[in-house]
Amino acid sequence: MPGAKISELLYQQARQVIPGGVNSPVRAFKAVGLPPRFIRSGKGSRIVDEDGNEYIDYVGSWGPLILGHAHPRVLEALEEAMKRGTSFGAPTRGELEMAQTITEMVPSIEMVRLVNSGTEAVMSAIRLARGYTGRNKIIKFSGCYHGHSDGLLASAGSGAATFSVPDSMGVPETVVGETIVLQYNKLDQVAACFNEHADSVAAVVLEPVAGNMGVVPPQQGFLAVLRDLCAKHAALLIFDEVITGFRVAPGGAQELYGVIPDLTCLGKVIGGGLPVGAFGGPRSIMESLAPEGGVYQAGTLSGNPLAVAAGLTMLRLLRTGEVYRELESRSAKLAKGVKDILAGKGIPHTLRRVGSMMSLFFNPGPVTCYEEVLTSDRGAFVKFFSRMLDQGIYLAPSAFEAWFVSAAHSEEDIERTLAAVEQSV
Ligand code: HOZ
Repeated sequence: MPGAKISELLYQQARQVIPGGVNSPVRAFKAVGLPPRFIRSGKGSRIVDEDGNEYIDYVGSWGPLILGHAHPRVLEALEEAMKRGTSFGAPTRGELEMAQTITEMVPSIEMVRLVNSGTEAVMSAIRLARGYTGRNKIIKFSGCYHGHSDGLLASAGSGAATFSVPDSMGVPETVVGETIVLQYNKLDQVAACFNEHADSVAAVVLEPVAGNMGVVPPQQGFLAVLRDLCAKHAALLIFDEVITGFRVAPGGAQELYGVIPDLTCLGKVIGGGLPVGAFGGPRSIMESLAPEGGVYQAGTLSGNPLAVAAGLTMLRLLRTGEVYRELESRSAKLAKGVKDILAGKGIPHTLRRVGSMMSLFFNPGPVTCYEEVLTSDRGAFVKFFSRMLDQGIYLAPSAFEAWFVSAAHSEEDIERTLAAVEQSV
């Protein structure tokens, strides 16, 4: 490795003009005690930093790059779209095709509204659920992260967990007071909560596979019973599929587990990595949105032509189904290899994987909820992360995030990664 001198210099300069030197806290590498790498370019499974170091990338822009960086067909679509103009603030044919594609692929979605990020998608879905039900309370689960809107920054995962600010300053108690936080995978808590707050819960919101406390899959029956409880108490079930949408199956986690939510939130995946989000559900609920109904939601750049062109191209490529077989086989090989190496060295660990998203916890297990995730050995993760980085493997700089395998990761990439794991542990 040529070192990270240029990244370090850029980081020092960035800290003078950007809080913490970064535009999103998890990028800062603070939790792993290193300066962040400034990334110059990406192609396929690889990224290159400003010092010229090349890495096999398992962050993939935090999930959306299912086909890898700079896919040629996505770039072509972007180039074509760019020539026609970058933003109109008026309806376009691309938005219609994107909406049609999403409604065809995602089982629960009959109508969809495009927004600009996952944060915006979940914030808007919550407002819609409240407007539709006429209730205020929201049930969420600790360790699930639904973006940084006020009411959802309660026991939140991702950067909020990484930096120990799961309940942010600046969020009024009155706002977060309507949010009830329960433990992931603990159905008895949900049933008890519904009994206590009968008639006041607007929605239960969750990541159907948690990806923001590291990967924690739903236990057998968790999603199905949540579905029944919501139906029984006339509350809406909201799946935040910002990470799982189009990743764990063409129709997301709802297709994989056969549980249909009322509302679904999507994010960066549908822009192929460009800024975009969406939320959708049945016509009967979605028509409560302005201009049809009384729940207001808006955005100048919503359905931006560039994001739509990139995302639509990616979704069309994903629809073939071939991609998912490849993702599964590479990811299974990587997960098995990592487990075998750690087991061989007698290192306590738990590896949790759903398709091409996985996390390695330095924790003998079980790992079924955030409270169990927190018992992992963070010191071990920090050492592991830094040794992997030195060997050209770019993992998320936090013990609370996922590794994402893309269709661009080759057999050779997986073998090189496993060799690096062997060295690192
Ligand atoms: N949900 C992403 C990480 N799990 C967001 C990344 C960020 O906060 O920048």
